[in-house]
Amino acid sequence: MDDRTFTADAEPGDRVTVAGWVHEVRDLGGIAFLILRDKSGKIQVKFEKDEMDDDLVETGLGVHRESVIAVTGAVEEEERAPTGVEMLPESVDVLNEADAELPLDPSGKVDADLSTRLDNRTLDLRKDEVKAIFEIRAEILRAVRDYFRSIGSTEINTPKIVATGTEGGTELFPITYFGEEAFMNQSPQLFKQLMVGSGLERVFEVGPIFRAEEHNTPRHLNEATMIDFESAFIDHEGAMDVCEGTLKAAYEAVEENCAEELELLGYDDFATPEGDFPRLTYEEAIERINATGELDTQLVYGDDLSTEAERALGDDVGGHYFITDWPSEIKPFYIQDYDDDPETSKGFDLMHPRMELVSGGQREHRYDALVEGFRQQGLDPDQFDYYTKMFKYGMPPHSGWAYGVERLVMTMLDLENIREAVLFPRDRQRLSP
Ligand code: AMO
Repeated sequence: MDDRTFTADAEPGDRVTVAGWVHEVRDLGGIAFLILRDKSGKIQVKFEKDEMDDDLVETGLGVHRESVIAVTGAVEEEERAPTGVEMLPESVDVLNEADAELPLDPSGKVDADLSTRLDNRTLDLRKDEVKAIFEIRAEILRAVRDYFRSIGSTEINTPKIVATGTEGGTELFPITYFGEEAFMNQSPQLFKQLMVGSGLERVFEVGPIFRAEEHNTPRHLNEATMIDFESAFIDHEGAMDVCEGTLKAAYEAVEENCAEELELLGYDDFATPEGDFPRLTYEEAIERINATGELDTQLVYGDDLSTEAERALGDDVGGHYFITDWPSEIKPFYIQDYDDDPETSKGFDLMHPRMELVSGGQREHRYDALVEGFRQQGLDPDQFDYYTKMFKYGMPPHSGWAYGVERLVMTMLDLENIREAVLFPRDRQRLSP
């Protein structure tokens, strides 16, 4: 296949070999068209039955849809063809014939529900608009990595098999590790913190996290991808600046480099968020939510924000925003509290009007306060000795945060269900494919 040409590069006057899938065959009697599809697009192949070799015509027109073929021939200008060019075949090689019956119609003419699509993800991803989501997801990750590099952050990879959890509130998946109980990691939290105390200082990771969430909702997964960031010598305000910068860099890259994909997804008004994101304190957020009158019961200080509360506030704010200064008791042990107001933490969330995208904060870097924080949350500090003891040997002040990649893709592209943003979702019902 070395001499294969992408359909998008086939120019009139060329003699080329294209390879891909049989998208459609249209037999009009004396003449017939086969539409061949590859990663780059589609090309029309014209069969003139009276003028071409019978075997060639039979092979080209007898092949089932979605079979993999290679066609060699001349490319000619043809303004009536969908792409303005067509091929006159000299040879058609059937590289792998597809079954006549397909579980899913990749041409999209027959609708399929999400479950059928996920069961047959390979075929589903032959649809341009589905493929576009994953091209955009890849572009987001590329842009985010570039952004991190531009601010001197080093990419790291940390263990996914661990001895303890870190994020209270969601359950751990236990596994057996050579006869001992271990878990799939919920977050790189403790490892990324340990790395700011190493010589690396400023790090990021893009990797999987595992959460045995009971909720089977359109925005929860049991395996998700997180973008984690952590840096020495910045406070929670500085961490929010980086967080906002990352989000804008991701939007900008998609706006600049994914025009075709956005069009396929039906966007004509995609825009990078402008201006500084508002930073509301938790207290202000509660007041604004209560003032909307959207909730049946008024929130009181100390309540976590329900989905309805997030929606009400999101509608009210109308764009991305941060919630800062959360009550200490509803943020994890590693978040630092204000020295002059220990009931209030330096934790923050970045919100999209539809949902939470990021959690983060300034971390407790002082050994005694950290160990006390474990005790207050009912955790045994001895279990985390590998982590806490490093705080005795020179841990700088530091802050960080983590995005859920799927939620970023989902909110950016206005997808209904988070599963649209993952190739092979893991949820309560789905462990395969
Ligand atoms: P948190 O638990 O809030 O914070 O997770 C961070 C972000 O990850 C995404 N996320 C999920 N996405 C899909 N399905 C899930 N089950 C799921 N769980 C979380 C969300 C969320 O905002 N260690 C801290 C981060 C930090 O402080 O650096 C943490 O894990 O978008």
